Order: sequence, then structure tokens, then C-alpha cells
Amino acid sequence: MANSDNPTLSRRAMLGGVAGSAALATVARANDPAITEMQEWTQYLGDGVDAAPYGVPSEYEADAVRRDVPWLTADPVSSVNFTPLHKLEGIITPNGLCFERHHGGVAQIDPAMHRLMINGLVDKPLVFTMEDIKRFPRENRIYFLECAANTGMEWRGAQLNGCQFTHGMVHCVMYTGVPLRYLLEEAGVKTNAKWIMPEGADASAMTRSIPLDKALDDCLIAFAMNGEALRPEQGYPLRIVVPGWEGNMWVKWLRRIEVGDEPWHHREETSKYTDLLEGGKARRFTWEMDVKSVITNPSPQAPITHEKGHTVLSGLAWSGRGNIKRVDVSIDGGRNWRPARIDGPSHDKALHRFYHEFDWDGSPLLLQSRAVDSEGWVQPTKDALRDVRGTESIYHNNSIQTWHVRKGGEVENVEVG
Ligand SMILES: Nc1nc2c(c(=O)[nH]1)N[C@H]1C(S)=C(S)[C@@H](COP(=O)(O)O)O[C@H]1N2
Ligand SMILES: [Mo]
Repeated sequence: MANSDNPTLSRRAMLGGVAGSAALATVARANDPAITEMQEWTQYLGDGVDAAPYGVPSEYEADAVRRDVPWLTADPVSSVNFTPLHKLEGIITPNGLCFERHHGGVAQIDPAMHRLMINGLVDKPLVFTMEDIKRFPRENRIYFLECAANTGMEWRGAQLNGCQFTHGMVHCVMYTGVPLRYLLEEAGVKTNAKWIMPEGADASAMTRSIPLDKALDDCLIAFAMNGEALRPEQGYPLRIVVPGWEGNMWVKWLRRIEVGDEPWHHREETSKYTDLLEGGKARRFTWEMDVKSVITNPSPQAPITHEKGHTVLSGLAWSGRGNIKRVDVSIDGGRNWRPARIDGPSHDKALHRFYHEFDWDGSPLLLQSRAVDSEGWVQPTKDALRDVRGTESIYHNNSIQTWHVRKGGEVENVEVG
């Protein structure tokens, strides 16, 4: 395809280029049974409207499921499964495919018996029922949530074969909730308050310290995702949304918010979710999720299935510091870069979808994507990241991912020097 490096390429020029390089469809054949034979679904009536009160995907999409990594799962009640990024389109993650990370299993909470308490450095300690919370003004906002450990297994070398496993600890949904600011104002925050500590009602009673400024700025107390009640896995009936910051802070099954004047230094912000550097020092309070991207198709679980010709490359980019200004892609391991086409809505701290259409000559490729966010941060190479952070870390790996496309279209996870 000529001019594929021109981002302003017109549709007409593009289609002309496609037709000029390789056919995108086969000429109709008289003996194609998909055309000549009566299929079962045309011969019999289908299911009635009473068959699926809550709809499920086609049985032919049975592969689009969350998966875990057996060697990362010592016990399923304190583990993680991964979003099948290679099976998704657009920027919204369907509720049933949002990765799950929990430390004490999924709490099954009766909303009538659920309370949210605000206590500590406040004028009046308060308790809210779910009904109370729904009487505050609500907002709808789209955000990604990424676990700080996403891509963590790739620090020292290419390891997991599939973007689901290397990058699938991220999801992006529309939340409906009440700005936390309103609830804190109702309780009256004391002038010496500087921090809040959300606490979960699950068996792990997850707690994290969050600066009050962030809480008053854009945190939400959410009760819905993608238009319906939160799923139990995502914290039904209530979770705190901490836009752009690491997933661990987004306490699920939220039952209490304590207001204080200093951080609590609980387990999840001391022995965990701190970044061990060379020489034994650790970075702490690394809350923001840095600019990152990954090519989701092709990828190890989604090989190229045609021989050569017009090929659609697709991927996701995001930043906890704003929105995505630009994504470049390389098909030769980072030697040459071309601007990808970002399509769909661009929200702050939400996933962005990008595409790059190119003419594949059938030879091996080294695919990479590199995102730039609205604050000007550029996604680093793996080597650049290791130069600064060493190799001991798990958390906050936002480096450039490389996929090796073999001659036959198979894809594997590799690293380029
Ligand atoms: N109450 C509670 N909240 C929690 C957790 C938990 O185990 N219990 N896990 C945290 C971690 S480590 C992450 S990455 C996110 C995962 O959110 P998800 O399950 O919606 O993907 O929830 C966070 N909130
Ligand atoms: Mo996490």
C-alpha cells in the first residue's frame, strides 16, 4: 500500500491502494457450500425472546474469556485472571471480561446490609446506606484500571505468550457514581486532614492510603459499570474509583473511609506495590500509571491467518496522566516508525484504540507500538526502563512490547536489543 505512512491518507486513496496491492475477498465460487447449501439456521425457527433473560455471547465466541496463568495461581481466591485483550474491539471492556484481582475471594454482599462509614478526622462520622448514596448527584465517567503488576512478569525477559497475559491486567468501563468530594463534604473534613484510607468488606479487608487532594479532585464512589450494577468481582455494591492510579488503590466492596493526617503504611503500600531498585532502595507511593500501549492484533493468541497483503494491526494505548496524543508503530523492531490512526473517543485516563493498516509481504516482522501522552511522556524501550529501574521490580512496567511475526503468520513474545 503506497502512502501508508501518511496519516491524512484519504479513504479513497486507501481503498485504491488496497485494490492495487492484493485482493481483500475471493471471487464468488459456484461450489462454496456456505452459499449453495441451506444452513440449519435458515431451516428452523430460532430461540424465542424468553430464551435468555440475561443475554450471553454466541457459542462461537467461547474463546473470548478471562484466563489465569496456572503457575501464578497458587490459590484461586488470592490470584488474578486476565482480560482477553486480543478478542476485544473499541475501548470499553465488557463487564464479564474485566480481569479480576482479589486477595480474599469475591465477597457476595447483600446491598441492603451494606454500609459505607466515613470516620476519623471529620466533624461528624457518617454511615451511608446504598439508598443514601444514590441521593447524591451522580456522574458518568470512562476510566481504565490497571494493576501496577501488569506486565510485571516481563521485566527480565519475554515470558508470557499472549497480550492477554502480558497486558491483560487492565480494563476500561464507564462508571456511574458519586464524587467522593460530596460525601467528604457531608462529613466535614477537619483542617489537619491530609489522607484517606478506603477499606474493603471482603475477607482481605483491603486498605490503601490515598492523599486527600486526590480524593477531593476526581475520585468516585461507583455503584455501576457499563450501565448496570457493578459485578461482584468488581466490588458490588460499591467501589472507589481512583482515576489514572494503580488498580490496588481502587478498593472494592468499599465499607469504610477513614480520614487521617498521615499515611497508614499498610501492607499494600510497604511490602507490596513499592518498586525495588538496584542496591536495595525502593520507590514508594508510585501511584500514577505511566503511558503505555500494546498491539493486541496480531499477537501470539491472534496470529495472521492470510498469506500476505492488506493487514490490519490494532492495539490499545493509555496513560494515567491524561489522554493519548499519538501512537507510533514499527514493523521492523523499532528501526522505522509510522504514526498509527487513533480511532474512537479520547478520554483522559481511558483506553484509546489505534490501528495501522499495512501491506504485509509475508516476511517476518517485529511489531512494536510506542505511545505519547498529553503531558508529553513517551513510552520507553525495555532497556531504557531497566537502565533507570534495574531488574528487581515487578510493578510499573510500561515498556515497549515486541511481537515477532513468523513467516507463516504465527506470533511470539520476544525482546529486541
Ligand atoms: N477489597 C478489595 N479491593 C481490591 C482488591 C482486593 O483484593 N480487595 N484488589 C485490588 C487490586 S490489587 C487490583 S489490581 C484491583 C483489581 O480490580 P478488578 O478486580 O476490578 O480488576 O482491585 C483492587 N481492589
Ligand atoms: Mo493489583
